Amino acid sequence: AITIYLKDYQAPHYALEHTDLHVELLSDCAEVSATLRFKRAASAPKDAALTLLGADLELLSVAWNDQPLSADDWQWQGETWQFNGAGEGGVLSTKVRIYPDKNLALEGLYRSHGLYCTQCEAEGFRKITLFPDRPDVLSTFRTTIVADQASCPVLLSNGNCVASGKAENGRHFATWEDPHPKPSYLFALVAGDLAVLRDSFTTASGREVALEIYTAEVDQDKCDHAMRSLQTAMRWDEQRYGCEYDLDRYMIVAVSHFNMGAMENKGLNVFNTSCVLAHPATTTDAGFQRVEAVVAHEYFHNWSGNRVTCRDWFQLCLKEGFTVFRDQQFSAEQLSPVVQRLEDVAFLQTHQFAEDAGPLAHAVRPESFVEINNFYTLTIYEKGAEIARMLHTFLGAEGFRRGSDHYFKTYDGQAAIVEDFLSSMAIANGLAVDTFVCQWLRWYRQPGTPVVRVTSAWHADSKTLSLTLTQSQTSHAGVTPEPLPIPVRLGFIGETGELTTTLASVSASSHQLLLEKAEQTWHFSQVEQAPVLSLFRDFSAPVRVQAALSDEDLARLIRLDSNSFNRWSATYTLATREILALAEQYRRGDVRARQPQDSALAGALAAMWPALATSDPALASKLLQLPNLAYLSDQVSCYDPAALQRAREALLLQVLTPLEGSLQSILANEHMLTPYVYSAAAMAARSLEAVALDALARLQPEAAATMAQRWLSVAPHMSAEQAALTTLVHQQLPGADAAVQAFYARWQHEPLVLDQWFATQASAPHASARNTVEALLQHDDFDAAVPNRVRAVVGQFASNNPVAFHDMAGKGYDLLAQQLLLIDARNPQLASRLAGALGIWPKLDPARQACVLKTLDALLNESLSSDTRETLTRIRA
Ligand code: B3K
Ligand code: ZN
Repeated sequence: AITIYLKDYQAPHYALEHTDLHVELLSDCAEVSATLRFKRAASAPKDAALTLLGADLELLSVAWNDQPLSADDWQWQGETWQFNGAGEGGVLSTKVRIYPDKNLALEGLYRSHGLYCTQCEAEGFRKITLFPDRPDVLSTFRTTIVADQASCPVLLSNGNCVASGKAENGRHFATWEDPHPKPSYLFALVAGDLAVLRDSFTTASGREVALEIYTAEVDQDKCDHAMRSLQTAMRWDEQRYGCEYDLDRYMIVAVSHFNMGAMENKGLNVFNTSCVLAHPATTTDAGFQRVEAVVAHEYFHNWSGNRVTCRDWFQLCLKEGFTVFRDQQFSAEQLSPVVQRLEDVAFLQTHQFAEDAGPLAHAVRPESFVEINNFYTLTIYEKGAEIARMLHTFLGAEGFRRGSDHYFKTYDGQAAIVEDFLSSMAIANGLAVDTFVCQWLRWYRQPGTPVVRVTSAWHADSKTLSLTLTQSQTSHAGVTPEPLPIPVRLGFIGETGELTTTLASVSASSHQLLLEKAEQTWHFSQVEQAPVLSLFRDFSAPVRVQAALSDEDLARLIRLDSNSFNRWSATYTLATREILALAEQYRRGDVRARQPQDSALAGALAAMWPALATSDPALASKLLQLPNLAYLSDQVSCYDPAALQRAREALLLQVLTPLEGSLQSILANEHMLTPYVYSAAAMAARSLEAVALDALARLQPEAAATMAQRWLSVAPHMSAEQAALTTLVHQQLPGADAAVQAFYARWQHEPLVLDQWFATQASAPHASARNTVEALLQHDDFDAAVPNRVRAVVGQFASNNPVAFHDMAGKGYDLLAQQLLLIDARNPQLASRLAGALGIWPKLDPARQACVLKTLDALLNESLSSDTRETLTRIRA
C-alpha cells in the first residue's frame, strides 16, 4: 500500500485538450478505444514523461500520433503507465478490454441487473481506460456508445446527444458531446432498458433545459418527488447563489446497485434508487426528505464541484463540505429550519464527533491517505459543512454571497484548493487575505473537536456581566493546535425570558462574538438580572461546550429560550446528564424505581411540552427523542451500551408519565391515517404521532399494540406503516412477529421497502437481534451483491444496534468479521465502510476491548483489499 501526501503534489506535465471515447458493449466484455490529445504544459521540463493511470485493463493496442507503440516504448508499474516520447504533445490512441459483468466492486464500468453504469469518483475512470485520471486534468469529451439495441435501448453519457442510429447486427449507437471541460471522475455512461420521466426547466436567463429521470419501468410512478425537488433546487441555486444550469439536458438515472447515495457526473447524475424514488405508499417522510436533499446536493455540485472542481483529492471538502452546507440551507428553507438544524447537529454530534475522537480522526483537509475512498467521511462532509456555515455566520449572508460569487467567477473551469475558497471570502469582503486564510485554514488542518470552556460572573451592583471563553484542542500527530476563529452566537435568559444587554466595548453585536484567541473576556452592561447564558445558538460552531449550567439553568433554557435550537440542545444536555447519573446509580447497585419528580427534565417538559405540542409540533416531537446510545457513547469515557440503554429507558418513563394524557389526545387526532401530503405541517403532525405511539408503547403496551395494528391495517402511506412496525418490533409488543410476516408478504416485491423491513429487525434494540440478523443473512431475499441490502442488515446491526452488537462474549464482532471477509472479496468500498464500526473500541470496557482487538488482529491476518486494510490498520493503531 502506498501513502500519498499532500506535500508531494505536482502539477501535471501534460494538459489534455480533448478526449474521444468509443465504447463497444459486447456480450461478455467491453472494448474501449480512447483518443487523447495532449499538450505539454509550459512549466514542464522538455523531457517530461507522459503519465497515465490504468487498473484492471487488458491493453489491446497503443499508438502515438497514429504510429503503433510496442511494450518497450512505455513502462507500466502498478497503476502508473509512462511514455517518454511525448515531446511537446500529440495524440495517444489506446484500445483496452474490460469486463463489466465481473466488476463486483461497483467502481469503473459495471453491469448489474442488465444495466450498465459507471462510478468514476474518485479513481474509477482508470478502470475504464488508460487516462490521466486525476481531478486537475480537465478536457472536453466526446463519447460514442455502441450496444445491442434490444437489451440496451437507452445509451447515455455526459452533455448533449449529437448523433445516434443503427449499427450492424442489431446494434445501435449514440454519440454524446460535453462542451464543458471536466475531470475524468465526472464522466458517466449508462446503457440499458430504462423508462424515462420528462419535464423541463427554464433558467433565469430564459434557456430551456430538458429534465429526465431514468428508472426501471416499474419505478416510473415514483419519480414525481425527485423531479419537483430538482426544479426547486435549480431555482433556489439561481436565487441564492446566482448559479444557473449550463447544458441543454439534465439527466438522473436510478440504479439499484450503488455504493453510496448518488454521484454528480456532469449532466448525468447516477443515483442509488433509495435517493431518487419516492411514493407515499412505499416511502417514509424521512425517505422523501432524503430524496429532496440528495437531488439538491448533486445538482448544487454542478457549480461547487463541477464548474469549480478540486485540484487533488486532499481538497475533497472544498466541494463536499461546501455542497453539504448548500443542501442544508436549501432543505432548511423547504420544511422547518429549526428541525433541519437540530437534525443536522444531532447527526454531527453523534457521528462526526465520535469519528474525531476515535482512531479514524483526520483533518477536514488530511495530509495523507492510502485509499481516497476511505476519506468520504463525516469529517470531510459534515464538519466541512460546518466550516462553510461558520464563514457564513461570521461574514453574514451577504458577505458570504460576495465571497461565493468571487470564488465561482475566479475559479470557473479550474481545479481549486481550499485556500482559493478562503481567499475569495476575504477579497470579496475587503479583509486582509493572508491573515484571514491563515486563521481559517486551521479549521481544515487541525483534527479533533475543539473544547470551549465558559465562565461568567454577573455583578448585581453594577448590573454587568463578564464572560470568559477559553478554547483548547488536543494535538494530533505532529500538528500543534493553534487558536481557531470560533463564532459564538449568544443570548441572555432572565427569569421570564430574553434580556437585552449591551456589549461594553467595540461595535460588535451583543449577540455574536468571535473567539479567536486561546482565551478572551467580554464585558456586558445593563444586565438587569442574573441571566442564564444561551450560548452557541443554532450551533454557531462545531465545538464541545463546557459550561457550569445547573439543572435549573437548563430547565430555564428549555422553558424560555427564544432560540428554539438551544431549547432542544438544553434538553439534550439535561437528558444526557440524567441518563449518565442513572447509569452510575445502577452501576453502584442502587435500583430503586424512578419517579418523575426525580428528574429536572421531566419537570421542565411537563410544564411546557403539552402547549408546545400544539404551537410547534415539529419541535415538540424532537424534544421527546432523547439522545440515543451512539450519542451517549461519545459523552462517556467507558461505554456500556446495556447500562445506558436501561438508564435511558428509565428516564424516558419519568419524562413520559406526566405527559400521558397529552400523548393520548395527540394520538386521537389520527393525522397519521389521512392521505399523504408533503408539507412541513403534515410531516410535523405525523412525526408527533409516531413519537406519541412509541411513548405509549412504554406506558400502555397493550393499547399501543392495538393502535399500531390499526395503523398497519388502514395505513394510507408508508410513514404510518413504518412507524407502527418499528414500534411493534423495537418495543417487542404483542403481535410483533405476525406484523413482521404480514409486512413482508405485502412488500416483498418492493426492494426499497424490503430494505426497511430488514433494517427494522436488524436494529431492534435487544440482545436477541443478533440471532435475528443471523437468520436474516440466510433469508431468500438477502443478497450480498446489493449494497443497500447489506447496509440494511450488516450496517444496521454494527452501527445502529449497540445493545446487540456489543455482546459481552464478542459474538457481535465475530458476526461482523465474518461478513466483512465475504463482502470485502467483492466490494472493498462497502466492506471498508462497514469496518468503521469497530473504531468504537477505545470507548469500551477492557473485556470488550480485548474481543474487538482479537477480531481486528484476526481480520488483519486475512487477505484484504487495500481499502479495508487501511481502515482496520488505522483502527488498530
Ligand atoms: N461525490 C459523490 C461521492 C463519491 C464517493 C466515491 N467513493 C457523491 C456526493 O458527495 O455528492
Ligand atoms: Zn457531494
